[in-house]
Amino acid sequence: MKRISLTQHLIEQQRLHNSIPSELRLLIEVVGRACKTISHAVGKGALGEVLGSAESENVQGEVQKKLDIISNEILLEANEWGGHLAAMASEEMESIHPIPNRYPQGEYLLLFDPLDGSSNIDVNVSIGTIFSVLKAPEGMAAPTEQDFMQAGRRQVAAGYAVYGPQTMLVLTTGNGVHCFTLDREMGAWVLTQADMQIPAETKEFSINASNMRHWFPPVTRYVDEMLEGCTGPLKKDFNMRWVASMVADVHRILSRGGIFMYPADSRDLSMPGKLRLMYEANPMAMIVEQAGGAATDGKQSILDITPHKLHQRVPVFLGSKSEVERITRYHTE
Ligand code: AHM
Ligand code: MG
Repeated sequence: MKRISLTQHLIEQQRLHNSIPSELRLLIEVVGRACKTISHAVGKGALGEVLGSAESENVQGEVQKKLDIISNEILLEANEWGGHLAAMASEEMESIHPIPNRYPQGEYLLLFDPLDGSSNIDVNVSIGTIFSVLKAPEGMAAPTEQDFMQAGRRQVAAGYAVYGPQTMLVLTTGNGVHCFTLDREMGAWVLTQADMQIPAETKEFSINASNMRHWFPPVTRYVDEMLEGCTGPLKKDFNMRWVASMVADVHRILSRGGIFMYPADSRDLSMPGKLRLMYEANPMAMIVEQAGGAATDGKQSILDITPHKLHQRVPVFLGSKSEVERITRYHTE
């Protein structure tokens, strides 16, 4: 196999599509390096004393794990000094993190969920990092939260790393979705799948079914129909998978199709779903659309939502196009 490194891939993409200026390439490479460091920490487990709770809470009231905090620190430190960013924002920080004055300011904004799937850390199940890159608005002086309030459609890059049996980096800069595997001996990202495509049809769905009694009618109807299998209206049997790490569920869908759902439900009407728009749903939606799939909140493409706050939550339906279109249609019927 001819080995194509992340750097070579980014340079070739720039030559082909003129879509990855060197500042953006530097940014993506730095994020890639940080993900290697996180992967290393994850792999140490109990030997690295990285497991367990940090006994603190983040802004969303979730108990932070040690690895949530470690991963956040790794991403902040790696990205602060390169001169490619104006500010960062993270699931684990209440407000944005402007680049300190001692470093030059760049023109990009970086958002991340440093360690997604936190409930899986201590049980050795796949977890990941999700990131999204926006351009700072023209003429921005000191960055504010308002500068981040851009629809997902304006992302210039998005990606995730999944820390599973293999560590992988999946990336889009708006010209397809490309997957790299970490060569652990060499410490290098090697291109292992170019132009990932999600099959349009699927027989596999992902939802946390323990919330069933709280669902709204369109979701109940859809899941009931899938469970009826080949004798029901959808005329085929479905299989179900739920990892409880969005990265792992999305990676499976990217590899072999499927539909992933984290709907809003009746538990707390002020909280539309569990997942966060800006650093979970938006980057995953860009990846899924770039791979020929679809991603909606039940009404519109996730990428068309204009955010109004950093930690905003959103219902998520994403994956194989025909099934995402079906559940979106059920919301209007
Ligand atoms: P996290 O970012 O705090 O880990 O939360 C997000 C995760 C997603 O990765 C996953 O799809 C979902 O929460 C799982 O939720 P549940 O606990 O309902 O299974
Ligand atoms: Mg998360």
